[in-house]
Amino acid sequence: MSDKKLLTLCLIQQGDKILLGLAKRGKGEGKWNGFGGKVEEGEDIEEAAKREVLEECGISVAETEKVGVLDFTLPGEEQIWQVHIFRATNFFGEPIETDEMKPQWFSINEIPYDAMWADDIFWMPMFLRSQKFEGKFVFNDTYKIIEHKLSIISAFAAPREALGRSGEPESTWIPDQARDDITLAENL
Ligand code: 6OG
Repeated sequence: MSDKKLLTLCLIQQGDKILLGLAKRGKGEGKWNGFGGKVEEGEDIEEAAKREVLEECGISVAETEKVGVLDFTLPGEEQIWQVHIFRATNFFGEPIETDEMKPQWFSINEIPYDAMWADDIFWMPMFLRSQKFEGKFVFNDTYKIIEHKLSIISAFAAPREALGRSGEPESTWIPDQARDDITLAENL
C-alpha cells in the first residue's frame, strides 16, 4: 500500500490534437485538464485511468502508454497526491459532456495553459515530445508553485510487486542513469 494518494490523468491524443476537459467540480473546477481521478482500493492504475476516461467523457480507451509520474504537495492535503499520467491514442467513441467534464479538442499549438494547473506548462512540452518524466511540485496556499523538480527518464521500472517483493509502493521506479535533471525553481 502506498502512503500517497494515487490518481490518474489521461491525455487523449489524435494526431496534433489533444482532448481536454473543462472540470465542472473538484479541486480543478474551472480548469482544463486531462481526464482522471482517484485509483480505487485494489484497482490497477492503468485500469483506473481507462475507467475514469469512460466515466468523465464517454470514450473507451483500448490502450494506454504511461508517460509520467508526478508527486504533488497541495494545500490542505495531508497525503502527497501521486498522479500517474498516460497517453491514449487508441480509443473508441466520441467525447460527450458529463457532470464532471466538458470535453474539447485543442491543437497542440493552442493548449490553454493559462486556464490549466500551473504545473502543466512544465511537463506538457515533454509529453508532446514523447519524453517520459517524473517529478514533484509543491504548491502554496494560493496554488502557486513554490518548488519543483522535473526529470526526463528513459523508462519506468517494473513495480516491485511484479518481481515478487511485496511491501513497496507500486510507484517505485528507478530513474534513468543518464537522466536530464531540470530544476527550474529559481526561475519561478
Ligand atoms: P479533482 O477531481 O480533485 O482532480 N490532478 C492534476 N492534474 C494536473 N495537471 N495538475 C495537478 O496539479 C493536478 N492535481 C490533480 C488528477 C483530480 C484529477 O486532476 C488531476 C485527476 O485526474 C496539482 O479536481
